[in-house]
Amino acid sequence: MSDPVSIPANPAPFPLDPGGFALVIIDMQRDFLEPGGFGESLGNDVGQLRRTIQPLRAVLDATRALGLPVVHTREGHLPDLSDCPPSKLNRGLPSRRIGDPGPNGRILIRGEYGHDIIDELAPVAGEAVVDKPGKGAFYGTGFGDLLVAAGVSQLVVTGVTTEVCVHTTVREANDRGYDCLVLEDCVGSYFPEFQAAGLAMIAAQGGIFGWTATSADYLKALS
Ligand code: TIU
Repeated sequence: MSDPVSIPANPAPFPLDPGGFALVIIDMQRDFLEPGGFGESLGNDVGQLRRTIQPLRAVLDATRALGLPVVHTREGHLPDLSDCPPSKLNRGLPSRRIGDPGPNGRILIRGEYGHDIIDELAPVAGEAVVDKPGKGAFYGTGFGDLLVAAGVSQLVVTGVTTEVCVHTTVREANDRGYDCLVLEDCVGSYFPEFQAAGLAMIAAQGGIFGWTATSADYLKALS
């Protein structure tokens, strides 16, 4: 096992342990990134998130090439909605609600086309896919057990959206003792001001939730 590699990061260099981390890719699903899905039903411009795809693809390729653990997550619900609390179903004024039919199938329902991960980042054999009913990856899933079994203590976190599922997961992970490095250009928000604030909040106060760095610096560390 090789020594930790120092990655330039905020608020301080991150000591990436090549044998002790997993790449986590949060919710890069058609429902959030393509028209007709849950993200658009909430009134969002889904085009805002697409800039994450290319850098994330490079990060995924490099991580895969080294055989390091990759975990994908997907937010969604069972077809009978038994795992969707009424508060989530009824909140706000989406034009289509969770479970309603849309151009990519039923909105945010497991097994539907729109619920799956975009083609550019589709999981390959050996990569874990965690289906989660909430915003955080730990709630109601086997994510925690999976990380323990993988023997990792660091998470390199990517995906969408920065201030919702990425933040919730990073906060949950931080409380469970994981060191999280969030890749700035591989996370996206529908709101530019939330992107900036979301990243700043992670690294503020000496890294209250973790670290942030660019994908270029992560790729350099792997090379
Ligand atoms: N609405 C929004 O910004 N995000 C979500 O509902 N889920 C995720 O962030 N995956």
